[in-house]
Amino acid sequence: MLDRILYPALTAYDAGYLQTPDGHEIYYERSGNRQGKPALFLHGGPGGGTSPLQRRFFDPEIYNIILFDQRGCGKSRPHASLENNTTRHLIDDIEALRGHLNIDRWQIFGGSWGSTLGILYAQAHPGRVTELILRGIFLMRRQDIDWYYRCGASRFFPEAWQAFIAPIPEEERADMIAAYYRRLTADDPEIVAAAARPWAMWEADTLALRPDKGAAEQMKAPAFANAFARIECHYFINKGFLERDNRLLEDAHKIRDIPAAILHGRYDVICPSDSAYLLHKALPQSRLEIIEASGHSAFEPEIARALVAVTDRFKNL
Ligand code: STX
Repeated sequence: MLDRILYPALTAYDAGYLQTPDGHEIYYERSGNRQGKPALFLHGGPGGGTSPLQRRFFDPEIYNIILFDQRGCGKSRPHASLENNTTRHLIDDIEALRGHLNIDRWQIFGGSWGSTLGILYAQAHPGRVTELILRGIFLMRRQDIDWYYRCGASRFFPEAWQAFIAPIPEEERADMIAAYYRRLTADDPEIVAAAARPWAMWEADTLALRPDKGAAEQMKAPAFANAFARIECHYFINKGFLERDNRLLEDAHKIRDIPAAILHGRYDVICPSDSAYLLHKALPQSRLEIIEASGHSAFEPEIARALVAVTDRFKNL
C-alpha cells in the first residue's frame, strides 16, 4: 500500500558525522538529487531517530533530501546521551549542518516533535527556511504534555495506559514523567531498560488509527527504546526547555511569511488536532489540512498521500 503512495525506495548518496564542539557526533545522510532543492526532514520523539522510509516523501529527481539523527538517537553518538542535549543544542546543530553542507536555504519537513523543532528553528532563523511542512503538531505546552502523560490519551487507550502505569508504584503515579525519569536515569542499565520498554510501548500503542504491529516491534527493540524513552522523558520533564509555555504560538508572527502547510490526523490521540487548528490561526497564510482517516503516524495511507502531495506542490517554489 505505502509503496504505491511514497516515492520508490532509494539509498543515500552520502552519509557522515558532524562533530559538535561539546562531544556529540551527529549522523546525517543525503539522498535524491545532489543539485536539487534542499529539504531537511526532522524526526519525532524527541529521540525517535530517522529511517529510510522518511526519504520517500520527496521526489528524488527534484529534491536534495537530508535526514539527520538528533543528539543521542539513531546512529548519532554517544547513544542515548542526555548531556548537552536541549532544544537550543538541536537548533544549533541544524544550523551547523546547513553550513557544513553549504546550503543557503532549505525546506523544513517535520512531524510531531519534528514539527515543534521545525517551528522553533524557523522562528530562530526565518531567513533560512523556504517552506514549512508541519505534521501532527505538538506545541509543547503544559496541557499537551499532561494530555499524553497524565489524563486524556489515557481515556482513549485504557489498556495501553494500564500497561504504562503498571511498573510504577501507586504512590508515584501522580507524576508519571517524574517517576519514569528516576528509572530512565538510573545507574543500573537493567532498571533503565525495564522502564524504557513500557515508555516506548505507550507511544507505539497510541500511534496509529489502525495499529501497526511491525512499527510496535521496532519500538520495543532495546536500543531504540532506551534512546527514545530517555530523551523524550528528559525533554518533557524540562518542558522542552522553553522559557514560556505558549512560546510556539506567541512567536508565530516571526514565521508568518514562510509558505506553510499544516497536516494533522483527525484521530491523533498523541497530539490532538486542535493544536493544528491553533497554529493555523496563528499563521493566517498557512494551509491547514485535517486528514479524516488518520491518527498520529505519518505512515498511514491517507496522511502519507497528503504529505507527498504537499512536497509535490512545493517543488517549484
Ligand atoms: N512524542 C511525539 C512524537 O514526536 C510525544 C512522536 N511520537 N511518535 C514518534 O514521535 C515516533 C514516530 C518517532 C515513534
